[in-house]
Amino acid sequence: MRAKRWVIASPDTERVRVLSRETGYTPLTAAVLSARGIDTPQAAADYLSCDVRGLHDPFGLTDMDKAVEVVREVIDRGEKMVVYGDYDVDGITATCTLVDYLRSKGAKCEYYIPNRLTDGYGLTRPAMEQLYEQGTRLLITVDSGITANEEIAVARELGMQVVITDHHE
Ligand SMILES: [Mn+2]
Repeated sequence: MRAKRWVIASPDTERVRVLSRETGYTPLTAAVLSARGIDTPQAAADYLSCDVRGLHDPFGLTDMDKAVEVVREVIDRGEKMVVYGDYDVDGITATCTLVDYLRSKGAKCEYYIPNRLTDGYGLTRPAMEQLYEQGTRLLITVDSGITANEEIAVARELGMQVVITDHHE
Protein backbone atom coordinates (compact mmCIF):
# COMPACT_ATOMS: atom_id res chain seq x y z
CA MET A 1 0.00 0.00 0.00
CA ARG A 2 1.31 3.40 -0.92
CA ALA A 3 1.81 5.60 2.12
CA LYS A 4 -0.05 8.89 2.16
CA ARG A 5 1.26 11.94 3.90
CA TRP A 6 -0.69 14.77 5.49
CA VAL A 7 0.28 18.15 4.13
CA ILE A 8 -0.42 20.85 6.70
CA ALA A 9 -0.71 24.38 5.35
CA SER A 10 1.74 26.56 7.22
CA PRO A 11 -0.02 29.68 8.40
CA ASP A 12 1.46 33.15 8.33
CA THR A 13 2.99 33.28 11.81
CA GLU A 14 2.66 37.05 12.12
CA ARG A 15 -1.06 36.95 11.27
CA VAL A 16 -1.55 34.12 13.75
CA ARG A 17 0.24 36.07 16.46
CA VAL A 18 -1.91 39.17 15.84
CA LEU A 19 -5.16 37.17 15.64
CA SER A 20 -4.31 35.33 18.85
CA ARG A 21 -3.50 38.58 20.65
CA GLU A 22 -6.60 40.42 19.39
CA THR A 23 -9.07 37.60 20.12
CA GLY A 24 -7.59 35.84 23.11
CA TYR A 25 -7.74 32.52 21.27
CA THR A 26 -4.79 30.22 21.78
CA PRO A 27 -2.10 30.33 19.09
CA LEU A 28 -3.22 26.86 17.96
CA THR A 29 -6.84 27.97 17.50
CA ALA A 30 -5.68 31.12 15.73
CA ALA A 31 -3.43 29.03 13.46
CA VAL A 32 -6.29 26.68 12.51
CA LEU A 33 -8.59 29.62 11.76
CA SER A 34 -5.91 31.44 9.82
CA ALA A 35 -5.11 28.35 7.73
CA ARG A 36 -8.80 28.41 6.69
CA GLY A 37 -8.54 32.04 5.62
CA ILE A 38 -10.33 33.30 8.73
CA ASP A 39 -7.88 35.84 10.01
CA THR A 40 -9.72 38.84 11.38
CA PRO A 41 -11.33 38.98 14.84
CA GLN A 42 -14.76 39.62 13.28
CA ALA A 43 -14.47 36.74 10.79
CA ALA A 44 -13.32 34.45 13.62
CA ALA A 45 -16.23 35.49 15.86
CA ASP A 46 -18.71 34.94 13.00
CA TYR A 47 -17.21 31.54 12.18
CA LEU A 48 -17.24 30.28 15.77
CA SER A 49 -20.68 31.65 16.61
CA CYS A 50 -23.63 29.24 16.85
CA ASP A 51 -26.05 31.89 15.58
CA VAL A 52 -28.36 30.33 13.00
CA ARG A 53 -28.44 33.69 11.18
CA GLY A 54 -24.85 33.04 10.18
CA LEU A 55 -25.82 29.97 8.14
CA HIS A 56 -26.28 29.96 4.39
CA ASP A 57 -29.78 30.20 2.92
CA PRO A 58 -30.93 26.55 2.62
CA PHE A 59 -32.64 27.42 -0.66
CA GLY A 60 -29.16 27.77 -2.12
CA LEU A 61 -29.23 23.96 -2.35
CA THR A 62 -30.32 22.83 -5.82
CA ASP A 63 -34.05 22.03 -6.02
CA MET A 64 -34.68 22.72 -2.33
CA ASP A 65 -38.19 23.92 -3.22
CA LYS A 66 -38.99 20.54 -4.80
CA ALA A 67 -37.49 18.67 -1.83
CA VAL A 68 -39.59 20.68 0.63
CA GLU A 69 -42.73 19.83 -1.33
CA VAL A 70 -41.91 16.10 -1.40
CA VAL A 71 -41.18 16.03 2.33
CA ARG A 72 -44.38 17.92 3.14
CA GLU A 73 -46.45 15.52 1.07
CA VAL A 74 -44.97 12.46 2.78
CA ILE A 75 -45.65 14.00 6.22
CA ASP A 76 -49.24 14.83 5.19
CA ARG A 77 -49.84 11.27 3.97
CA GLY A 78 -48.43 9.89 7.24
CA GLU A 79 -45.90 7.79 5.36
CA LYS A 80 -42.56 6.72 6.75
CA MET A 81 -39.36 8.49 5.80
CA VAL A 82 -35.80 7.53 6.59
CA VAL A 83 -32.78 9.79 6.94
CA TYR A 84 -29.91 7.86 5.41
CA GLY A 85 -26.74 8.97 7.15
CA ASP A 86 -23.10 8.08 7.37
CA TYR A 87 -20.97 6.53 10.10
CA ASP A 88 -18.56 9.42 10.57
CA VAL A 89 -18.89 12.58 12.61
CA ASP A 90 -20.54 14.78 9.99
CA GLY A 91 -22.82 11.95 8.89
CA ILE A 92 -24.02 11.22 12.42
CA THR A 93 -24.41 14.90 13.31
CA ALA A 94 -26.40 15.56 10.16
CA THR A 95 -28.60 12.52 10.81
CA CYS A 96 -29.42 13.57 14.39
CA THR A 97 -30.10 17.17 13.37
CA LEU A 98 -32.44 16.27 10.54
CA VAL A 99 -34.29 13.45 12.35
CA ASP A 100 -34.91 15.72 15.35
CA TYR A 101 -36.21 18.47 13.11
CA LEU A 102 -38.44 16.28 10.95
CA ARG A 103 -39.96 14.56 14.01
CA SER A 104 -40.65 17.98 15.52
CA LYS A 105 -42.68 18.67 12.36
CA GLY A 106 -44.75 15.52 12.81
CA ALA A 107 -42.85 13.29 10.39
CA LYS A 108 -42.79 9.54 10.86
CA CYS A 109 -39.04 9.55 10.58
CA GLU A 110 -36.44 6.87 11.25
CA TYR A 111 -32.76 6.81 10.40
CA TYR A 112 -30.29 4.42 8.86
CA ILE A 113 -26.55 4.60 9.44
CA PRO A 114 -24.65 2.17 7.20
CA ASN A 115 -22.33 -0.22 9.01
CA ARG A 116 -18.82 0.61 7.89
CA LEU A 117 -17.72 -3.05 7.86
CA THR A 118 -20.78 -4.85 6.51
CA ASP A 119 -22.50 -2.17 4.39
CA GLY A 120 -19.62 0.05 3.36
CA TYR A 121 -20.04 3.69 2.43
CA GLY A 122 -23.13 5.29 1.01
CA LEU A 123 -26.31 3.88 -0.50
CA THR A 124 -26.40 0.15 -1.28
CA ARG A 125 -28.92 -2.05 -3.07
CA PRO A 126 -29.56 -4.35 -0.05
CA ALA A 127 -30.20 -1.34 2.16
CA MET A 128 -32.63 0.12 -0.41
CA GLU A 129 -34.55 -3.18 -0.48
CA GLN A 130 -34.60 -3.55 3.29
CA LEU A 131 -35.81 0.00 3.86
CA TYR A 132 -38.56 -0.33 1.28
CA GLU A 133 -39.74 -3.61 2.80
CA GLN A 134 -39.90 -1.88 6.19
CA GLY A 135 -42.34 0.65 4.77
CA THR A 136 -40.05 3.54 3.85
CA ARG A 137 -41.50 5.70 1.09
CA LEU A 138 -39.06 8.59 1.22
CA LEU A 139 -35.31 8.45 1.68
CA ILE A 140 -33.38 11.58 2.57
CA THR A 141 -29.63 11.21 2.40
CA VAL A 142 -27.25 13.31 4.42
CA ASP A 143 -23.50 13.19 3.77
CA SER A 144 -23.71 10.76 0.83
CA GLY A 145 -25.64 10.01 -2.33
CA ILE A 146 -24.42 12.65 -4.76
CA THR A 147 -22.91 10.00 -7.09
CA ALA A 148 -25.16 7.04 -6.18
CA ASN A 149 -27.13 7.08 -9.44
CA GLU A 150 -27.54 3.30 -9.67
CA GLU A 151 -28.73 2.83 -6.10
CA ILE A 152 -31.12 5.77 -6.42
CA ALA A 153 -32.55 4.18 -9.56
CA VAL A 154 -33.10 0.97 -7.53
CA ALA A 155 -34.83 2.92 -4.76
CA ARG A 156 -37.12 4.65 -7.25
CA GLU A 157 -37.96 1.42 -9.03
CA LEU A 158 -38.95 -0.07 -5.69
CA GLY A 159 -41.25 2.89 -5.07
CA MET A 160 -39.31 5.25 -2.85
CA GLN A 161 -38.78 8.92 -3.49
CA VAL A 162 -35.24 10.11 -2.81
CA VAL A 163 -33.97 13.48 -1.67
CA ILE A 164 -30.20 13.89 -1.73
CA THR A 165 -28.37 16.28 0.54
CA ASP A 166 -24.61 15.86 0.41
CA HIS A 167 -21.64 18.13 0.78
CA HIS A 168 -19.45 16.11 -1.56
CA GLU A 169 -19.11 16.97 -5.25
MN1 LIG B 1 -19.07 11.92 6.11
